[in-house]
Amino acid sequence: MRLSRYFLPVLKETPAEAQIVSHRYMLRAGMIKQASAGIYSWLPLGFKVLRKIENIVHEEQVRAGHIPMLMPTLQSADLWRESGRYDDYGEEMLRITDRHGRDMLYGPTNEELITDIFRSHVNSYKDLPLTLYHIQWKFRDEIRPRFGVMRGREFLMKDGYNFDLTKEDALHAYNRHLVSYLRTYERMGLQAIPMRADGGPIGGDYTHEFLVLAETGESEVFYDSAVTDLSFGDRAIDYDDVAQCQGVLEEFTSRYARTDETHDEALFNEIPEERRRVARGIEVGQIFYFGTKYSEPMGATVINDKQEQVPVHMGSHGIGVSRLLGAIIEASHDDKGIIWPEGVTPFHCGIVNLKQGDAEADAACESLYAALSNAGLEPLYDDRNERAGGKFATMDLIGLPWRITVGPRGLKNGVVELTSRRTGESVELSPEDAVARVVEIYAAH
Ligand code: P5A
Repeated sequence: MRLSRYFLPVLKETPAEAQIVSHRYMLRAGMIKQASAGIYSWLPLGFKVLRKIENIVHEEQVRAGHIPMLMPTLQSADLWRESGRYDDYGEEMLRITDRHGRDMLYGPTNEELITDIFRSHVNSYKDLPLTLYHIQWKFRDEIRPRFGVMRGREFLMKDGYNFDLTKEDALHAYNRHLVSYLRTYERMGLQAIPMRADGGPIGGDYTHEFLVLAETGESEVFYDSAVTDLSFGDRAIDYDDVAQCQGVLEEFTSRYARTDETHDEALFNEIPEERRRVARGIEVGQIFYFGTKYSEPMGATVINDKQEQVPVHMGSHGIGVSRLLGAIIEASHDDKGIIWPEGVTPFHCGIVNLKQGDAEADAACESLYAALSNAGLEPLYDDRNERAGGKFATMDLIGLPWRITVGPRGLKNGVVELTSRRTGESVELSPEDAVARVVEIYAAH
């Protein structure tokens, strides 16, 4: 993409309404624009990152054996009356009446809708296990939407639902989700710690929230600092292997790590004092096992091998896709702007032409642009007729992890400059070597 032809409405001033850094940078970098309270338009740069995050989520879900589909945003109130949640959900649910006077709602979550699909089409235990998921907009009429996409009213969620014959099988689905989430967040450059949590309006005794540590997080968390030493890394996992998934679950959840709802001071105090941490975190996902809470009242049953009709065991699993943009920025920025991890960056590499209009500099930039594009990468070429300082400020703000700077002086010596956004370090390389280096970096992502 050439910046002169892109739509990147960068703001010079810091918007007064933004209280936290991720919100400020998302507005300043022209990623989002508020449409109304807690509802945002995704401008091209923000939309690009949102899609990257979605893709990682899809890839990791499919890897774990889960099946993608798509359910609507608007739902009929009838199903929610069957589960008993229509009244329970309260003011957070946006209720709508259609022209025929029918009660509808904008889905805050999809347990009822998916259970209805299941009961309509699945009758036998032989069709289990089954996990279906989608990535779809949700609406929760939050009393205090704030921090931009962090606590929106309309937000994008990946929500998955497992259907199993037994509690044991459903707990394997739970473990499988936990493992796949660890992998998902790490690919986004995040450390998200699974913490024992509370079921809330979704329900269930088994539930973990995934928290990214950040001072601006809305949740208070208590943990043993040993949990932050863990990393999933590039280990191979067979998601059908019950013992293997169980092993990873135990490794990542056996140390104390809880949200304030489940915090137990006495247990916490058993951790050696130097490892006790009280901090704040951003909840980027939550997984639940809730047994037959929805299948029983809604009649989602299968016939087992003894020809008995039994309700299925279910769980649901959510990732805050749009919230993740905020969480990643909170975890990765400096005073000049965002620092995107390679896995989610909107463009792989910036190209800054220090002297637009100089025949040699223009030609070198064009050939870098072509070489990076041919290698399957997306460069963002700042080809505007602007001062170098302004170009650097824009690149730093929008946070591309790598930048190649091209100027007549370097070109005389046959070099361009490759700069890491994270460390600020620059190296002089021939244009060919700069491209090769960037290609090599992304081969690992
Ligand atoms: C699990 C999937 C559920 O709704 N039902 C289907 C279960 N879980 S949850 O924890 O309530 O939500 C899942 C994740 O969605 C994100 N989230 C939000 N993101 C932005 N703005 C909001 N108002 C908001 N509410 C929830 C969180 O990341 C949460 O973990």
